[in-house]
Amino acid sequence: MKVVVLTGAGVSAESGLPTFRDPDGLWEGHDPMTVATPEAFAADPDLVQRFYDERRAVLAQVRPNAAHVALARLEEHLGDDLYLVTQNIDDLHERGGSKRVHHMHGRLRAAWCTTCDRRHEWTDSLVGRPACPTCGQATMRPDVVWFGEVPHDMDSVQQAIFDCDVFVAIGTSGTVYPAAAFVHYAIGNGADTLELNLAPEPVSDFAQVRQGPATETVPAWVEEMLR
Ligand code: BV8
Repeated sequence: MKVVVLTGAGVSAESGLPTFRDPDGLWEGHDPMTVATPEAFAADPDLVQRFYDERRAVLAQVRPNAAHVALARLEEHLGDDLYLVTQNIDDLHERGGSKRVHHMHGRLRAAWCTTCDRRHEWTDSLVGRPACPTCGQATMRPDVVWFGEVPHDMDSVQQAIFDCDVFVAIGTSGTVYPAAAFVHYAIGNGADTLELNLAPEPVSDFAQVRQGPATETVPAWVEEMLR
């Protein structure tokens, strides 16, 4: 049984990390979709660096929840038959125990030097233009995928979806592409599809939808899978 799990902001919501769609989903009056762009970074790098510095700082105050932990348990049992891809840039899947997490939109706790192209584990702020540990240049940006940029691991994600028997989307609104198209690739491949969401979006035509908070629906689904 080959399983692909796609997660979004909803899987981390109960850990205290805001989702993009919350009524107050704005950041300092900015629509995050506008801050998370190369154009915004070129126009006002301090604004964008502060946006990510604040989100990186919040990570130290939150913990993985029962959904993250349950997915790590599923990985233990399924091994390579589980492919976990996330749109989230937090590290709660790893802190929940998952070993193989594909961050298609990058990671908050990493910095990318645009001079020497090296990536560095990073927990501190970047607004102060710290020097790159490798080349010394003050050209590090958050290692995240902005709108208009190519997501990571697209080849292995598409291969995993084409090979899967079950595709499960957890806590995602299905509004950002190419992630929002994955369910259609899975359906086209004849896989079973399941959505776990607090308020399933009508857009998605999953074969099965389970409504509820991820900390309840994910452990219950994993229990079923293991049984
Ligand atoms: C690209 C990192 C080319 C930075 C992010 C086709 C059509 C239209 C537009 C496009 C298209 N193709 C490309 C585009 C443009 C664009 C796009 O999709 N625009 C949208 C706005 C229309 N896409 C891109 O630019 C992408 N790049 O396409 O390159 C390409 C493509 C393929 C192959 C090669 C090249 C790059 C997009 C990546 C942008 N970076 N994040 C950062 O985080 O700051 S996107 C970011 O927003 C997240 O990563 C995530 O992807 C998205 C937010 O969505 P969700 O995670 O789903 O969160 P949301 O708040 O929306 O929803 C939360 C859900 O959880 C809800 O459903 C809610 O009900 C549920 N929930 C809440 N609480 C709980 C819960 N569920 C369970 N339990 C709970 N407790």
